[in-house]
Amino acid sequence: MDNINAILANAKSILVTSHLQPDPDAICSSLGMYDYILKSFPNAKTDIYLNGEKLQAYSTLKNYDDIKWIKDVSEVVNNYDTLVFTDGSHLSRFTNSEESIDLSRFKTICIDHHKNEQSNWDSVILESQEPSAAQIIYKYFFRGTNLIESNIAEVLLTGILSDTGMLRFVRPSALSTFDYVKELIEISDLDLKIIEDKYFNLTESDMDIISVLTTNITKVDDYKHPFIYSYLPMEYLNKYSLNLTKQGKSKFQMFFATSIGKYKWSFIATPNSDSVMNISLRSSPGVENVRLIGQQFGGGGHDLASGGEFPIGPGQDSAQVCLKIVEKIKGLNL
Ligand SMILES: [Mn+2]
Repeated sequence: MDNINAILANAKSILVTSHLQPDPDAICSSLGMYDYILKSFPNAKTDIYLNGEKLQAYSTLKNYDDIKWIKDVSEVVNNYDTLVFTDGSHLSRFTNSEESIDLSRFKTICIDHHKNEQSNWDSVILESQEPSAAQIIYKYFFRGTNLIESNIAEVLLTGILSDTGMLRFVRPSALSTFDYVKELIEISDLDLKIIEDKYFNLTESDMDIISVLTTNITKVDDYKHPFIYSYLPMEYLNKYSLNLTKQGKSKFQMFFATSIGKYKWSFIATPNSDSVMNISLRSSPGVENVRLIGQQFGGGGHDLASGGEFPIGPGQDSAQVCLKIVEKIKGLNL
C-alpha cells in the first residue's frame, strides 16, 4: 500500500483501466480505483478508459459518465506517466496491441484476483483466492477510511455481486467476502435484490441471446465429466457489440452453465471476429478445472470460470467450430 500510494503521490497524470470487454467487476473495480485516486490525489490529472462502448445498464454507477470508451488503451497511454490496471494482471488482457505499450516507460500499478502469468508491474496486489477485484479494492483502499460513502459502496458491491453470481460462487476459502458485503450493504443501505434488479436484469438483447443459446444447447456424454455446450451463430458477430453479446452470454451462464441435470460444466462459443471464436467455460466445484482447459485454448481464468479462443476456419459455421473444440477437449487428457 505504501508503495502504491508513493507511486500515486508522485504521479502527474494517471490512467485507470481494466480488461478488454469489461464485465461489471472490471467496470466497478476500475471505478473504485478512479474514485480512490480522485479523492486521495486530487492534484493529479486522472482519467478512466475502458474498451468498447457504454452499456446503459450500468449508467447509474458513480462516475460512470466519466469513463472514456475506446477501441484500445494503447491509443492513449502515452499521454500519462502512471497506469493503473484492475481485474487482470497480464498486459495482453488489457490491449490487443501489447507491442505498442512499453510498461518500463511508466509507473504501473495492478490490482487483480486471477491466477495467471503476470506482466512486470512496479506495484501489484494479486490475491487469487478473492472472488472479485472490487473487494480487494474495498479491503485495501476504502475499508475503515472516510473515503467510503454510499455511492462508491454501491459500485464495489455491484462488482462483488457480479463476479460471485450474487454470492453463489463464494468458496469456503473466501468467507471474508461476506464481511465486506455486510459492511457495503450497511454503507449503501441497498437490498441485494435492488442491486440485482438495477444492474443484472434482462435487456432485449440479453433475452435474444439467451433464447438462441438455449436452443443450441448440445449435450456431450462421452467424456469423463459430461458437459453441455452452446454457441451463437456467425451472424451474431455483427448483431450486437462484443460487450452486449458478452453481457447476454454471462446471464445465460448464470442460469444454465452448471445446472442442467448431470451436466455440471459447460462452454459457450461466441464469434469474436470472422476468424476467432471466443470460448467461455464454467464448472461446478470439484467437477472440471476449467482454468486448465482455458489455458489449453490460449486463455485462463479461475478454476470454475475461465475463457479461451479457437480459430474459425474459412467457411466454417459455429456448430462446426464447436465440434472441433469438443474434439480438442476430449484429446487434452487433463
Ligand atoms: Mn473479476
